[in-house]
Amino acid sequence: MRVATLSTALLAALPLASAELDKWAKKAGLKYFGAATDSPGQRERAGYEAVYPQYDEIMWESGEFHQTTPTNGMKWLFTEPQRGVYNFTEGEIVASRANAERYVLRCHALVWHSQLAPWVTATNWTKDELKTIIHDHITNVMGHWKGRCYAWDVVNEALNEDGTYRSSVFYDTLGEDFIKYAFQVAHETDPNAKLYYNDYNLEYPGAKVSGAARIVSMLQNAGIHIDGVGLQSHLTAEGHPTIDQHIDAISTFTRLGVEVALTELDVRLTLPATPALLAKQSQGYKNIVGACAQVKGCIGVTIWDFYDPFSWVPATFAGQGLPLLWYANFTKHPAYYGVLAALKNATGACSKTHKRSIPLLD
Ligand code: 9MR
Repeated sequence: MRVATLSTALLAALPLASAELDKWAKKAGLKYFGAATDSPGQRERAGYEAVYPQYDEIMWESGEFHQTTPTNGMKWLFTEPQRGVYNFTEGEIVASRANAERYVLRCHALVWHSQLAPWVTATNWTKDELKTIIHDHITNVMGHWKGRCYAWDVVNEALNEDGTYRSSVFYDTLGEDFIKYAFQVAHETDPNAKLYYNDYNLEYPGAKVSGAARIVSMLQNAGIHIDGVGLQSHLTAEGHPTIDQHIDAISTFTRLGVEVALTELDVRLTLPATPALLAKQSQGYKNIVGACAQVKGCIGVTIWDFYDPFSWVPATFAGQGLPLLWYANFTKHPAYYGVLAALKNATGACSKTHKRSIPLLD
Protein backbone atom coordinates (compact mmCIF):
# COMPACT_ATOMS: atom_id res chain seq x y z
CA MET A 1 0.00 0.00 0.00
CA ARG A 2 2.66 2.37 1.06
CA VAL A 3 4.70 1.69 -2.08
CA ALA A 4 1.63 2.21 -4.26
CA THR A 5 0.91 5.52 -2.57
CA LEU A 6 4.46 6.65 -3.05
CA SER A 7 4.60 5.77 -6.71
CA THR A 8 1.31 7.53 -7.35
CA ALA A 9 2.71 10.61 -5.69
CA LEU A 10 5.88 10.33 -7.73
CA LEU A 11 3.95 9.96 -10.94
CA ALA A 12 1.87 13.00 -10.13
CA ALA A 13 5.04 14.96 -9.49
CA LEU A 14 6.69 13.95 -12.76
CA PRO A 15 5.31 16.61 -15.09
CA LEU A 16 6.25 19.31 -12.60
CA ALA A 17 9.72 17.88 -12.17
CA SER A 18 10.29 17.94 -15.93
CA ALA A 19 8.84 21.42 -16.51
CA GLU A 20 11.69 23.53 -17.74
CA LEU A 21 10.74 26.42 -20.00
CA ASP A 22 9.50 29.07 -17.57
CA LYS A 23 12.04 28.03 -14.95
CA TRP A 24 15.00 28.48 -17.29
CA ALA A 25 13.53 31.62 -18.85
CA LYS A 26 13.51 33.21 -15.39
CA LYS A 27 17.05 32.03 -14.68
CA ALA A 28 18.02 33.72 -17.96
CA GLY A 29 16.53 37.00 -16.71
CA LEU A 30 13.20 36.96 -18.53
CA LYS A 31 9.93 37.76 -16.79
CA TYR A 32 8.11 34.78 -18.28
CA PHE A 33 7.87 32.00 -20.82
CA GLY A 34 4.32 31.48 -21.99
CA ALA A 35 1.98 30.00 -24.54
CA ALA A 36 -1.04 31.61 -26.13
CA THR A 37 -4.21 29.57 -25.94
CA ASP A 38 -7.70 29.79 -27.32
CA SER A 39 -11.11 29.36 -25.80
CA PRO A 40 -12.16 25.78 -26.67
CA GLY A 41 -14.85 26.83 -29.15
CA GLN A 42 -12.34 28.79 -31.20
CA ARG A 43 -9.50 26.27 -31.42
CA GLU A 44 -8.17 25.72 -34.91
CA ARG A 45 -9.10 22.07 -35.36
CA ALA A 46 -12.40 20.70 -34.22
CA GLY A 47 -12.65 17.06 -33.11
CA TYR A 48 -9.86 17.29 -30.57
CA GLU A 49 -12.05 17.49 -27.47
CA ALA A 50 -10.71 14.16 -26.18
CA VAL A 51 -7.23 15.63 -25.71
CA TYR A 52 -8.35 18.68 -23.71
CA PRO A 53 -7.47 17.19 -20.30
CA GLN A 54 -3.92 16.41 -21.40
CA TYR A 55 -3.68 19.74 -23.20
CA ASP A 56 -4.91 21.64 -20.15
CA GLU A 57 -2.49 19.80 -17.89
CA ILE A 58 0.47 21.06 -19.92
CA MET A 59 -1.02 24.52 -20.42
CA TRP A 60 -1.98 25.23 -16.85
CA GLU A 61 -0.47 22.69 -14.47
CA SER A 62 2.86 21.45 -15.78
CA GLY A 63 4.85 24.53 -14.79
CA GLU A 64 6.19 24.91 -18.34
CA PHE A 65 4.40 28.24 -18.76
CA HIS A 66 3.51 31.13 -16.50
CA GLN A 67 2.13 33.49 -19.12
CA THR A 68 -0.61 33.37 -21.69
CA THR A 69 -2.40 35.41 -24.33
CA PRO A 70 -5.89 34.64 -25.65
CA THR A 71 -5.31 33.95 -29.35
CA ASN A 72 -8.70 35.24 -30.43
CA GLY A 73 -11.19 36.11 -27.69
CA MET A 74 -10.19 39.74 -27.06
CA LYS A 75 -10.28 40.78 -30.72
CA TRP A 76 -12.78 43.34 -31.99
CA LEU A 77 -14.80 40.71 -33.86
CA PHE A 78 -15.59 39.01 -30.56
CA THR A 79 -15.62 41.94 -28.13
CA GLU A 80 -17.72 44.47 -30.08
CA PRO A 81 -19.48 42.53 -32.84
CA GLN A 82 -22.04 45.31 -33.20
CA ARG A 83 -21.55 48.94 -32.36
CA GLY A 84 -21.86 49.44 -28.62
CA VAL A 85 -22.66 45.75 -28.02
CA TYR A 86 -19.83 44.26 -25.99
CA ASN A 87 -19.18 40.59 -25.39
CA PHE A 88 -16.32 39.49 -23.17
CA THR A 89 -17.26 35.80 -22.95
CA GLU A 90 -14.56 34.31 -25.19
CA GLY A 91 -11.75 36.50 -23.89
CA GLU A 92 -12.83 35.95 -20.32
CA ILE A 93 -12.48 32.16 -20.60
CA VAL A 94 -8.72 32.49 -20.98
CA ALA A 95 -8.30 35.65 -18.90
CA SER A 96 -10.05 34.31 -15.81
CA ARG A 97 -8.08 31.03 -15.87
CA ALA A 98 -4.86 33.00 -16.36
CA ASN A 99 -5.69 35.23 -13.40
CA ALA A 100 -6.68 32.26 -11.25
CA GLU A 101 -3.39 30.51 -12.04
CA ARG A 102 -1.47 33.76 -11.48
CA TYR A 103 -0.15 33.69 -15.03
CA VAL A 104 1.13 36.87 -16.61
CA LEU A 105 -1.62 37.90 -19.04
CA ARG A 106 -0.84 39.63 -22.33
CA CYS A 107 -3.98 41.07 -23.86
CA HIS A 108 -4.42 41.13 -27.64
CA ALA A 109 -5.38 43.22 -29.69
CA LEU A 110 -7.24 46.55 -29.59
CA VAL A 111 -6.86 48.25 -32.97
CA TRP A 112 -6.21 45.87 -35.88
CA HIS A 113 -7.45 45.82 -39.47
CA SER A 114 -8.05 42.04 -39.33
CA GLN A 115 -10.65 40.10 -37.35
CA LEU A 116 -12.41 43.42 -37.15
CA ALA A 117 -16.19 43.49 -36.72
CA PRO A 118 -17.69 44.06 -40.20
CA TRP A 119 -19.66 47.12 -39.04
CA VAL A 120 -16.44 49.08 -38.58
CA THR A 121 -15.60 48.91 -42.29
CA ALA A 122 -19.19 49.13 -43.57
CA THR A 123 -19.47 52.93 -43.36
CA ASN A 124 -17.33 55.83 -44.56
CA TRP A 125 -16.80 57.46 -41.18
CA THR A 126 -15.69 61.02 -40.67
CA LYS A 127 -12.50 61.46 -38.66
CA ASP A 128 -14.45 62.41 -35.56
CA GLU A 129 -16.82 59.46 -35.87
CA LEU A 130 -13.96 56.98 -36.20
CA LYS A 131 -12.15 58.53 -33.25
CA THR A 132 -15.28 58.07 -31.16
CA ILE A 133 -15.47 54.45 -32.30
CA ILE A 134 -11.83 53.81 -31.36
CA HIS A 135 -12.33 55.61 -28.06
CA ASP A 136 -15.42 53.62 -27.13
CA HIS A 137 -13.87 50.31 -28.13
CA ILE A 138 -10.67 50.84 -26.15
CA THR A 139 -12.32 52.26 -23.05
CA ASN A 140 -14.86 49.43 -22.89
CA VAL A 141 -12.64 46.49 -23.78
CA MET A 142 -9.54 47.59 -21.93
CA GLY A 143 -11.74 48.89 -19.13
CA HIS A 144 -13.30 45.45 -18.74
CA TRP A 145 -9.90 43.84 -18.12
CA LYS A 146 -8.42 46.83 -16.31
CA GLY A 147 -5.73 45.85 -13.83
CA ARG A 148 -5.57 42.28 -15.11
CA CYS A 149 -3.36 42.62 -18.20
CA TYR A 150 0.40 42.93 -17.86
CA ALA A 151 0.41 44.32 -21.39
CA TRP A 152 -1.94 45.21 -24.22
CA ASP A 153 -1.21 45.09 -27.93
CA VAL A 154 -2.74 48.50 -28.59
CA VAL A 155 -2.06 48.65 -32.32
CA ASN A 156 -1.39 45.50 -34.32
CA GLU A 157 0.17 45.18 -37.78
CA ALA A 158 -0.06 48.79 -38.98
CA LEU A 159 2.92 48.43 -41.34
CA ASN A 160 3.60 47.13 -44.83
CA GLU A 161 6.77 45.16 -45.46
CA ASP A 162 8.53 48.28 -46.79
CA GLY A 163 7.85 50.16 -43.56
CA THR A 164 5.09 52.37 -44.95
CA TYR A 165 1.66 52.33 -43.33
CA ARG A 166 -0.78 49.65 -44.33
CA SER A 167 -4.05 50.78 -45.85
CA SER A 168 -6.91 50.16 -43.40
CA VAL A 169 -10.08 51.89 -42.30
CA PHE A 170 -8.04 53.39 -39.48
CA TYR A 171 -5.09 54.68 -41.50
CA ASP A 172 -7.15 55.68 -44.54
CA THR A 173 -9.44 57.82 -42.38
CA LEU A 174 -7.11 59.22 -39.74
CA GLY A 175 -3.57 58.78 -41.05
CA GLU A 176 -0.94 57.98 -38.45
CA ASP A 177 -2.99 59.90 -35.89
CA PHE A 178 -4.98 56.70 -35.35
CA ILE A 179 -1.89 55.24 -33.67
CA LYS A 180 -1.35 58.28 -31.49
CA TYR A 181 -4.99 58.38 -30.52
CA ALA A 182 -5.20 54.66 -29.70
CA PHE A 183 -2.17 54.83 -27.42
CA GLN A 184 -3.44 58.00 -25.75
CA VAL A 185 -6.82 56.47 -24.95
CA ALA A 186 -5.22 53.20 -23.86
CA HIS A 187 -2.97 54.96 -21.35
CA GLU A 188 -5.90 56.92 -19.94
CA THR A 189 -7.95 53.73 -19.63
CA ASP A 190 -5.43 51.51 -17.82
CA PRO A 191 -2.35 53.51 -16.82
CA ASN A 192 -0.68 50.42 -15.34
CA ALA A 193 -0.84 48.23 -18.44
CA LYS A 194 2.23 48.12 -20.65
CA LEU A 195 1.29 49.45 -24.06
CA TYR A 196 2.75 47.65 -27.09
CA TYR A 197 2.97 48.09 -30.82
CA ASN A 198 2.88 44.50 -32.21
CA ASP A 199 3.79 43.25 -35.70
CA TYR A 200 5.36 40.40 -37.68
CA ASN A 201 8.63 40.40 -39.65
CA LEU A 202 10.29 42.63 -37.08
CA GLU A 203 12.80 39.95 -36.13
CA TYR A 204 15.61 40.99 -38.48
CA PRO A 205 16.85 44.44 -39.52
CA GLY A 206 15.19 46.07 -42.51
CA ALA A 207 12.58 48.56 -43.63
CA LYS A 208 9.82 47.17 -41.42
CA VAL A 209 11.94 47.39 -38.27
CA SER A 210 12.73 50.99 -39.24
CA GLY A 211 9.02 51.63 -39.68
CA ALA A 212 8.22 50.26 -36.23
CA ALA A 213 11.07 52.28 -34.71
CA ARG A 214 9.59 55.34 -36.42
CA ILE A 215 6.24 54.62 -34.71
CA VAL A 216 7.94 54.37 -31.32
CA SER A 217 9.77 57.66 -31.86
CA MET A 218 6.67 59.38 -33.18
CA LEU A 219 4.79 58.50 -29.99
CA GLN A 220 7.69 59.42 -27.73
CA ASN A 221 8.19 62.77 -29.50
CA ALA A 222 4.49 63.53 -29.05
CA GLY A 223 4.72 62.72 -25.35
CA ILE A 224 2.47 59.70 -25.75
CA HIS A 225 3.04 56.62 -23.64
CA ILE A 226 4.44 53.48 -25.32
CA ASP A 227 6.17 50.73 -23.36
CA GLY A 228 7.04 48.02 -25.78
CA VAL A 229 7.30 46.47 -29.20
CA GLY A 230 5.99 42.97 -29.77
CA LEU A 231 7.91 40.87 -32.26
CA GLN A 232 5.33 38.31 -33.31
CA SER A 233 8.08 35.96 -34.56
CA HIS A 234 6.22 33.78 -37.03
CA LEU A 235 9.33 32.20 -38.53
CA THR A 236 10.13 29.40 -40.97
CA ALA A 237 12.49 26.50 -40.35
CA GLU A 238 13.95 26.72 -43.83
CA GLY A 239 14.86 30.40 -43.84
CA HIS A 240 15.20 31.68 -40.31
CA PRO A 241 17.47 34.65 -39.47
CA THR A 242 20.72 34.36 -37.54
CA ILE A 243 20.98 35.15 -33.86
CA ASP A 244 22.97 38.30 -34.69
CA GLN A 245 20.18 39.55 -36.97
CA HIS A 246 17.70 38.98 -34.15
CA ILE A 247 19.93 40.76 -31.65
CA ASP A 248 20.24 43.72 -34.06
CA ALA A 249 16.49 43.98 -34.53
CA ILE A 250 15.67 43.65 -30.83
CA SER A 251 18.36 46.19 -29.93
CA THR A 252 16.92 48.72 -32.37
CA PHE A 253 13.91 48.94 -30.09
CA THR A 254 15.56 48.59 -26.71
CA ARG A 255 17.90 51.45 -27.65
CA LEU A 256 14.78 53.62 -27.93
CA GLY A 257 14.02 52.81 -24.31
CA VAL A 258 11.08 50.47 -24.85
CA GLU A 259 10.92 46.81 -23.90
CA VAL A 260 10.59 43.98 -26.40
CA ALA A 261 8.68 40.71 -26.14
CA LEU A 262 8.42 37.78 -28.52
CA THR A 263 4.66 37.68 -28.65
CA GLU A 264 3.55 34.96 -31.09
CA LEU A 265 6.54 32.71 -31.68
CA ASP A 266 6.27 29.71 -33.98
CA VAL A 267 8.63 28.20 -36.56
CA ARG A 268 6.74 26.39 -39.32
CA LEU A 269 8.18 23.84 -41.69
CA THR A 270 7.30 22.31 -45.03
CA LEU A 271 5.67 18.92 -44.59
CA PRO A 272 6.59 16.13 -44.35
CA ALA A 273 8.95 16.75 -41.47
CA THR A 274 12.42 15.26 -41.80
CA PRO A 275 15.16 15.09 -39.17
CA ALA A 276 17.01 17.78 -41.10
CA LEU A 277 14.00 20.11 -41.11
CA LEU A 278 13.35 19.51 -37.43
CA ALA A 279 16.97 20.38 -36.72
CA LYS A 280 16.58 23.62 -38.68
CA GLN A 281 13.40 24.36 -36.78
CA SER A 282 15.21 23.80 -33.52
CA GLN A 283 17.96 26.18 -34.60
CA GLY A 284 15.34 28.76 -35.57
CA TYR A 285 13.79 28.62 -32.11
CA LYS A 286 17.20 28.62 -30.49
CA ASN A 287 18.33 31.74 -32.36
CA ILE A 288 15.34 33.90 -31.52
CA VAL A 289 14.93 32.78 -27.92
CA GLY A 290 18.69 33.07 -27.41
CA ALA A 291 18.67 36.60 -28.82
CA CYS A 292 15.81 37.64 -26.54
CA ALA A 293 17.47 36.10 -23.52
CA GLN A 294 20.72 37.90 -24.26
CA VAL A 295 19.46 41.42 -24.90
CA LYS A 296 18.63 43.53 -21.90
CA GLY A 297 15.10 44.81 -22.38
CA CYS A 298 13.72 41.72 -24.11
CA ILE A 299 11.47 40.60 -21.34
CA GLY A 300 9.55 37.49 -22.32
CA VAL A 301 8.61 34.84 -24.83
CA THR A 302 5.14 33.66 -25.85
CA ILE A 303 4.70 30.79 -28.26
CA TRP A 304 1.50 30.97 -30.33
CA ASP A 305 -0.11 27.93 -28.66
CA PHE A 306 2.18 25.01 -27.83
CA TYR A 307 0.30 22.12 -29.45
CA ASP A 308 0.61 21.58 -33.22
CA PRO A 309 -3.04 20.67 -33.90
CA PHE A 310 -4.16 24.03 -32.47
CA SER A 311 -1.81 26.13 -34.58
CA TRP A 312 -3.09 28.63 -37.14
CA VAL A 313 -0.36 27.57 -39.61
CA PRO A 314 -1.84 24.60 -41.55
CA ALA A 315 -5.04 26.50 -42.32
CA THR A 316 -3.06 29.48 -43.64
CA PHE A 317 -0.02 27.98 -45.39
CA ALA A 318 -0.81 24.98 -47.58
CA GLY A 319 1.70 22.17 -47.09
CA GLN A 320 3.23 23.66 -43.94
CA GLY A 321 2.76 22.82 -40.31
CA LEU A 322 4.22 21.39 -37.11
CA PRO A 323 5.31 24.86 -35.99
CA LEU A 324 5.11 24.43 -32.22
CA LEU A 325 6.90 22.49 -29.49
CA TRP A 326 4.47 19.62 -28.81
CA TYR A 327 3.31 17.14 -31.47
CA ALA A 328 -0.27 15.87 -31.72
CA ASN A 329 0.64 12.90 -29.49
CA PHE A 330 2.05 15.28 -26.84
CA THR A 331 5.67 14.27 -27.33
CA LYS A 332 8.10 17.17 -27.70
CA HIS A 333 9.81 18.49 -30.80
CA PRO A 334 13.61 18.63 -30.87
CA ALA A 335 12.98 22.40 -30.85
CA TYR A 336 11.80 22.16 -27.24
CA TYR A 337 15.37 21.23 -26.36
CA GLY A 338 16.68 23.96 -28.66
CA VAL A 339 14.71 26.54 -26.68
CA LEU A 340 15.99 25.08 -23.46
CA ALA A 341 19.59 25.18 -24.66
CA ALA A 342 19.18 28.84 -25.64
CA LEU A 343 17.82 29.71 -22.20
CA LYS A 344 20.47 27.74 -20.37
CA ASN A 345 23.21 29.37 -22.48
CA ALA A 346 21.91 32.78 -21.46
CA THR A 347 22.05 32.22 -17.72
CA GLY A 348 25.02 33.49 -15.77
CA ALA A 349 26.61 36.68 -14.62
CA CYS A 350 27.36 38.17 -18.04
CA SER A 351 23.99 37.60 -19.66
CA LYS A 352 21.52 40.34 -20.56
CA THR A 353 24.03 42.81 -21.88
CA HIS A 354 23.42 44.73 -25.07
CA LYS A 355 26.16 42.78 -26.79
CA ARG A 356 26.31 39.05 -26.96
CA SER A 357 28.69 38.12 -24.19
CA ILE A 358 28.64 34.36 -24.12
CA PRO A 359 28.97 31.93 -26.99
CA LEU A 360 25.81 30.63 -28.60
CA LEU A 361 26.27 28.58 -31.71
CA ASP A 362 24.27 29.76 -34.73
O1 9MR B 1 -4.12 32.33 -34.05
C1 9MR B 1 -5.12 33.14 -34.62
C2 9MR B 1 -6.04 32.28 -35.44
O2 9MR B 1 -6.76 31.41 -34.62
C3 9MR B 1 -6.96 33.12 -36.26
O3 9MR B 1 -7.70 32.29 -37.12
C4 9MR B 1 -6.14 34.13 -37.04
C5 9MR B 1 -6.98 35.03 -37.91
O4 9MR B 1 -6.16 35.96 -38.56
O5 9MR B 1 -5.41 34.94 -36.13
C6 9MR B 1 -4.47 34.19 -35.48
O6 9MR B 1 -3.61 35.01 -34.71
C7 9MR B 1 -2.94 36.06 -35.39
C8 9MR B 1 -2.67 37.15 -34.36
O7 9MR B 1 -3.86 37.54 -33.77
C9 9MR B 1 -1.97 38.34 -34.99
N1 9MR B 1 -0.79 37.94 -35.69
C10 9MR B 1 -0.94 36.85 -36.65
C11 9MR B 1 -1.60 35.64 -35.97
C12 9MR B 1 -1.70 34.49 -36.96
O8 9MR B 1 -2.59 34.80 -37.98
